[in-house]
Amino acid sequence: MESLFEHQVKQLVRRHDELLNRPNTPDRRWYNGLFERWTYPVVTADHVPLTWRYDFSETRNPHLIERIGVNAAFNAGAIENEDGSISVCVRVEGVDRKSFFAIADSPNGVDQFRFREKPVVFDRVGDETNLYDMRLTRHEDGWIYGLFCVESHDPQAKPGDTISAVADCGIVRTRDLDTWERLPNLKHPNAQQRNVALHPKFVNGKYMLYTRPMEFFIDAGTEGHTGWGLSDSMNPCVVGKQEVLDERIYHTIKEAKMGSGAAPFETLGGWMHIAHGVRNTAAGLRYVLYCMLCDKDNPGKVIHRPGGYILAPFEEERVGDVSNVLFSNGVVAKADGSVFIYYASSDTRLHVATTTVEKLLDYARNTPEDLYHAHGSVQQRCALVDANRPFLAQFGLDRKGF
Ligand code: M1P
Repeated sequence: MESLFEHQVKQLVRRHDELLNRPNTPDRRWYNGLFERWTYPVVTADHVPLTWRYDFSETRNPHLIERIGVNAAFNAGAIENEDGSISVCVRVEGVDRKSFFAIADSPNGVDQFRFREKPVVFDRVGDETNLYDMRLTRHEDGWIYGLFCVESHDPQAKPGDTISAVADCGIVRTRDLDTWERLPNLKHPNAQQRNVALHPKFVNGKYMLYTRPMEFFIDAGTEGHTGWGLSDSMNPCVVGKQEVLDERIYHTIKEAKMGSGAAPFETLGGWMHIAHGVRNTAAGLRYVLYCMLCDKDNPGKVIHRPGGYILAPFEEERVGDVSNVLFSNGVVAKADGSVFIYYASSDTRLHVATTTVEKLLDYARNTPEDLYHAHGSVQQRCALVDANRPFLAQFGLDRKGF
C-alpha cells in the first residue's frame, strides 16, 4: 500500500513532468509582423529540478517540505549546440536572494527545457556575493566564454550601510557547458561594470568587449552608456578607456542607462545588437529592448539606429519581482536565418520571441530613427499616412475613422 509520503512525491513529480512536457505555441494575442511571442514562458522557477528543492528522504523530511526554495529563473545567456539544440544559462535566484547559473537544454528552443543535473560550479573570486546575467560567446579562438556580473558589498560602505554594492565583470570559459574554468575578472578603469559582452570574432587581432561603465550601482552618474574596448587576451582581460558605442539621450527609451544584450550576431548587413534601454517613470525604471546594427567591418560603428523599442513588457510580463522590466542577455541566430531572442520579464521568468535575420534587417534599415522631439514624430507619422494613400481602397482602409 502506497504511503501518504509516496503519494505526495508522485503527485509532485507528475505535476513537474507535465510542466516540462507542456508544448508551447505562438501567442495569437500578439501581431506586429516582426516577431512571434510564445504563449508560455520557456523557463520558470517551477522548472528547476525537484532534487534541488526537496529532500526526498521520508525520514529526514516526513512532511515533504520544500527545503531550499527557488524564487525566480530569468535573464539567460543562450547558445546553439552542434546538433541544433539550444542551451540557456539561466540566472536562478533562490529564496535567499542569491543567484547563480544553471544550464537548461531544449531540442527546439521554444519548449521542453530541462536543467542539467546540477547548477554551474566554478571558483569564487574575492568577496563576491552574487552572480548574474551571463552572456555566452562562442569565440573564434575555440572557447565558449561566459561574462557575467559579480556583485560585492562596497568596501567603502560606511558602518551600517548594508546596501551599497559594487558590480564587476566575472569571466569563465568552457568547451561543453559542464566544466568551467574561472579566469580573472575584467580589469578596467571604471567604478562599476555590468552588462559586459564579448564579441565573437577578433578585431584587429584582439578581443573586443562591449562594456557598460557606471559611476554608481543603480544610478549611472555621468556614464551608463554602452562602450567598447579591446584586450590582448582573455587571461588577463584588460580594457583601458572605452569608446562610446551608444549613449544616453534625454526623453528616449535609454535616457537613464542601457546595456548590451547578448554579443551581437553577424548578418550580411552587419552586426545585429538586441540591447536594453532604461527610462524613468513615476512608477520606477522601465526596461525595454531595442535593436541597432553595426558595420560589418567596423563593429564599433553603428550604421542603423531604429527609433524606439522592439520589445516591451506585454500583458502578464509587466508584473514580477521588479515590474515593468524586459531584459535579454541571450540570442541565438541559426544558419537557416531563424532568430531566438531569450528575454526575461520583470526579473521573474524567461520567455522566447522568434523572428528571422531578414525581418530584423528590414526593421533595422527601414524604421525611422528617433528625431528626439514630438514634432519630428508627427512628421514621420504623416509621411507614413501619405505613403499609404495608394493602398487605402484596395484594403478597405478608405472609410472615415481610419
Ligand atoms: O532589475 C532590472 C535589471 O537591472 C540590472 O540591469 P542594469 O544593470 O542595466 O540596470 C540587472 O540587475 C539585471 O539583472 C536586472 O534584470
